[in-house]
Amino acid sequence: MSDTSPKTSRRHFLRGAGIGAAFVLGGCKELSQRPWVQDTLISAEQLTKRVQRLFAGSQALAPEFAKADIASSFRANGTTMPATNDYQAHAAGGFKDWRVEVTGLVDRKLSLSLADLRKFPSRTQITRHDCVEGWSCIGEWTGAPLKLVLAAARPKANAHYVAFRCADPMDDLDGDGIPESSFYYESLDLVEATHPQTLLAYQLNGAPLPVANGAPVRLRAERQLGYKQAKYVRRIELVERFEDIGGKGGYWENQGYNWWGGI
Ligand SMILES: Nc1nc2c(c(=O)[nH]1)N[C@H]1C(S)=C(S)[C@@H](COP(=O)(O)O)O[C@H]1N2
Ligand SMILES: [Mo]
Repeated sequence: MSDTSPKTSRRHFLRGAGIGAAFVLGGCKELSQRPWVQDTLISAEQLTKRVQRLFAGSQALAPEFAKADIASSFRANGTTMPATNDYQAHAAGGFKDWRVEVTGLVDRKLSLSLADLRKFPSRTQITRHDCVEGWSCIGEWTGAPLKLVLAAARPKANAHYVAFRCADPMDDLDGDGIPESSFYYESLDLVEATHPQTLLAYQLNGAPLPVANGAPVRLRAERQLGYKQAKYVRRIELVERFEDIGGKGGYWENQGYNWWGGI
């Protein structure tokens, strides 16, 4: 999806949601007759969110593809090698000491190794990644459903958002003591975070994640645009409000992208 103007977003969305919506509505015709769908005063962001949540259903699945559709090489974008000594030492050691922390508003904080993540029942899905820069790529992801990981941490009743803290600094800094606010981050609400296709993915096309695509663990939230798919995840933090995450809820959101990155 290369254009986020209201008309284009809506058209893209309605096309993309057709498969999921069909099961719930018995077709898209009914959808287009809903008066509010015609209401161009509703922002594209609100519209796509409302369509996905109320009509496609909050748990509707993103389209999945066949093995034959998988791209021969999955394109990489943004950071392709985090520029810290710490990350590069982990990479050199095969990430054997990597931990994904689960913190914030939980009853039980977690510190998960890759072996721990592999103990969760895994899910494998072939999906299309859509970057707002105008390219798409189909790949097969395997990982732990985030819902199961969150359940293990027992979120408190006031936990409403899930932030993903990544290992790549976006400011031109190196050395130790880089402030956490300099690193890539993203966030989802609990509906997206607990969606069945939302994974902490550790494999791409049956092999461990390449560094360029977010090794050793990245987020896959398949109803969301590319920038929401946080790579190099090292901490997951449950919070009550947006202000607790910092900025506008994500690195690209702070540069003007919508927080709601629904496709
Ligand atoms: N940590 C981190 N996550 C990130 C990015 C990044 O630069 N750093 N770029 C985002 C963007 S804009 C896209 S399109 C996808 C690219 O994922 P890929 O490199 O596997 O194609 O990752 C997203 N997640
Ligand atoms: Mo992107």
